[in-house]
Amino acid sequence: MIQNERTFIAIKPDGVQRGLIAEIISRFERKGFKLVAIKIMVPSKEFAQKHYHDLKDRPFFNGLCGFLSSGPVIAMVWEGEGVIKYGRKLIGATDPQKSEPGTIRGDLAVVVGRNIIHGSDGPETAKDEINLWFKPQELVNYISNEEKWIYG
Ligand code: DGT
Ligand code: DGI
Repeated sequence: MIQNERTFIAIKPDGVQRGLIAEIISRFERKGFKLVAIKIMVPSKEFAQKHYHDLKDRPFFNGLCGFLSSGPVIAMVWEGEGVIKYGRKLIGATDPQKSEPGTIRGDLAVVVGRNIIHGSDGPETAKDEINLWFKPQELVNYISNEEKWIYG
């Protein structure tokens, strides 16, 4: 595993409206992952359809894309060793009824249609989603002072 692995994380409109931005960012930050890109935007429905293109044949696709485009989303790229897989662990199972307590969805959400956060599910989707949401110049390379204490 490599320290500069990157994943795409989004706080969906429900997470933003419920005032959970700081809480969610804090969980990734305290873990030891590094924020390398962040912005707030209201994605268009077409943009949401691109983001969720893998789910286009699912019955909830239309509602899901409508929901993602219904308000501000916090789009982020987080970096760190194992961040793609472990980011999913921090987030918890897709359905908050099945997410463990201690995870973001387990602690903060109740139903699958309002599960407050998205995280890339593998290296390929991480790459595609980062490219969809961010221009290369929006990603910031920097050394955090904490890294030597996090990685040794
Ligand atoms: P809501 O509150 O209307 O966004 O619905 P949810 O998110 O509580 O309920 P959900 O996730 O079952 O459905 C999300 C949306 O998807 C819902 O607004 C209606 C839409 N939807 C569900 N099935 C279909 C379908 O087969 N075709 C189309 N076009 N839309 C569907
Ligand atoms: O990567 P995840 O978000 O954990 O899960 P996913 O890629 O399978 O699904 C993407 C989103 O689609 C998920 O965050 C919420 C929504 N979703 C998934 N399964 C269902 C669903 N929405 C509804 N309404 N019903 C589902 O069964």
